[in-house]
Amino acid sequence: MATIKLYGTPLSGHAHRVEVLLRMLGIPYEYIESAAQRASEDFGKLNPLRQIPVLADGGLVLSDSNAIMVYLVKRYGANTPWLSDDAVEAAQIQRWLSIAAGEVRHGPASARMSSLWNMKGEIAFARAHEIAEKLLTMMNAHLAGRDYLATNHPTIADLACYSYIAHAPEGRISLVPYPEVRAWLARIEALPNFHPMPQSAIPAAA
Ligand SMILES: N[C@@H](CCC(=O)N[C@@H](CS)C(=O)NCC(=O)O)C(=O)O
Repeated sequence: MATIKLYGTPLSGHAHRVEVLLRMLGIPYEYIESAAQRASEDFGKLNPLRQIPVLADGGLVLSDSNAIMVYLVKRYGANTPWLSDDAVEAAQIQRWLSIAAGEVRHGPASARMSSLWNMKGEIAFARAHEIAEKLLTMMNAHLAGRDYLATNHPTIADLACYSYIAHAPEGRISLVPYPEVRAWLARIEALPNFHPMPQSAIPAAA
């Protein structure tokens, strides 16, 4: 197969979730650091929304991290447990992918973006913290007595939610009050071929 290309940036949690899955599936790929390219005409042809990640696999060019993960598992991970054909399990996975694109994006990811890139509009920052607190409280209760978010084994739902929650302290969101969430993060980090997202340079909350 032609080498898969992943366009991303090292501090993007959206790109990180795809990179972790590629590594866990053992799929070789070329990583194309795209911070500087995003404004270019060529990148606009790959994704008119000018967002990373983008995956190129032969003739296929695909954006949206969650869509990319579905593609990778369906295409290359047929006998792996990252998705499920069971009606309830598939629905639970989709539910958490939606939470990743909703509450995770608008809570911990937004707060981190505000802190890292100095975009701290106070109302937006406070709102991101409010969303994150509601989400983390719900996740902490959900994870009591279960190991993973959607099923009894790790799925792409866990990877979709992992990166921005693990890095929530970079947005001044402490994970100390959420022990079940911290235990779940540690379980993801202990999976074979896990690859961490780099810490940002700024001092983070605990
Ligand atoms: N729904 C997209 C969101 C991706 C996204 O927001 N990427 C950010 C970087 S983490 C980006 O490229 N932002 C630039 C922009 O929106 O203009 C996904 O899941 O991949």
